[in-house]
Amino acid sequence: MKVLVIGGDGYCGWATALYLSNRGYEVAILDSLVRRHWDLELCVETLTPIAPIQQRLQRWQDLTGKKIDLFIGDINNYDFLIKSLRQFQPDAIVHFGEQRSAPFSMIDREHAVLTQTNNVVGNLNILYAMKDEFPEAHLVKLGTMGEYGTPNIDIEEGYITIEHNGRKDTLPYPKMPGSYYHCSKVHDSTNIHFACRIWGLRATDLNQGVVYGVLTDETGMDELLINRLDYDGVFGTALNRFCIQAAIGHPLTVYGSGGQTRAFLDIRDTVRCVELAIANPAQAGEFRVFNQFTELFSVGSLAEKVREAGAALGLKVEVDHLDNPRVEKEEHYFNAKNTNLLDLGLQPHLLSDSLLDSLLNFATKYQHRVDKSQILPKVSWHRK
Ligand code: NAD
Ligand code: USQ
Repeated sequence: MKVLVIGGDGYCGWATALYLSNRGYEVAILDSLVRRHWDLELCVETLTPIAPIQQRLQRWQDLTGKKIDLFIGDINNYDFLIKSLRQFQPDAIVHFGEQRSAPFSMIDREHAVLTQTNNVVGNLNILYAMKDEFPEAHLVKLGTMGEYGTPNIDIEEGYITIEHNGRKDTLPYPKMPGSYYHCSKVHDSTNIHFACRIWGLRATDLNQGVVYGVLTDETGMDELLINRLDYDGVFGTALNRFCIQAAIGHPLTVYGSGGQTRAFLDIRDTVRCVELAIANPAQAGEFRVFNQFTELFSVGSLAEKVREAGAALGLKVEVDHLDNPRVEKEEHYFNAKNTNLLDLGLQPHLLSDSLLDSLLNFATKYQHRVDKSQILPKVSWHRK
């Protein structure tokens, strides 16, 4: 099966492309490399030194004998996109290629517009390319659990059956996104659902939680295959940031009370979930939604776990509660379903001490690359 991984130079996409290639899929990566450009613009760098994509792919081929094709360009450029698709002829299109940071989208008007244009237009271009020339391909699109927000009722997988004034219907689950980035994902979902209804396309929206970890079997094979690991206040995500902060003796940056509960998963499960979606495609006309996470944690409880794991390794870890730069509920109900992927056979890697140890060790190994001035959050959701 031929799989095009859009955004395959990024954190989730790189791990997924190698995993699928190793599993015998014929893989190509399409990426504009714009994420490397955004890092330069913000003067931030991944903790782990990542090689240029061409070198990464050459090393993969030298090590495994497996070739991954590369298309460098922007999916907002329809001509480039359709020519790449014609050349590769994918059976499945895995779409990771978006601006994915909530703080980046909240920097100012320009970054909000950039995020929504990049994400919504890019995704719409893919839908048109599929309608025009690849109507049988399966779109596997990375959405986010943050589309739902934190409602005071259980979160279903994409749809909810509602009875209202004596009538009943199954409708898209209500959305309450928490940043202009998260809003872009809601817009994407609406567009994909509509395209499935009117053109009979087949798509799976993977509403993924916050991803943690850095090692997968494939990225661990060689230093040149190492994955990115972001720790800065814009692109770094909660648990990855906490482990790096602990390793370098920086107090953990819990925003507000820390009662914010989110869905999490190990990057080794990200790659497996994507494969499960590809191997079990949606039907023609079906817009399928999977909630892609394995466990729920409050941010405060994660900080506590990192403090304990650090203490066991002899690190003295302090936990700080900063004024929350975001506008979000800090104490709330949160209970989300995630049975669709489990029913397809996902066997989760649960958060363990050994995972925390490995992240802490990784962070210690590369601590000389940490720019401490990039740790505290600088982007605010609040009206000045
Ligand atoms: P990332 O920034 O590491 O990778 C995204 C990649 O997409 C980058 O290599 C970037 O250059 C590329 N890209 C962006 N816009 C593009 C465009 N217009 N054309 C071509 N390429 C483009 O992000 P990630 O953490 O790997 O996230 C991948 C996807 O998964 C995103 O859609 C994100 O919203 C989703 N997601 C990520 C997480 C997480 O915790 N990292 C959690 C849930 C969902
Ligand atoms: N948080 C802290 N301290 C930190 C960083 C974050 O307390 O140092 C808190 C935030 O306030 C928030 C929670 O942790 O309540 C999650 O923040 P995050 O930065 O780890 O994740 P988020 O902004 O939601 O975005 C990340 C990815 C995004 C993906 C999303 C999945 O960057 O691409 O869509 O996780 S989810 O959160 O389920 O929407």
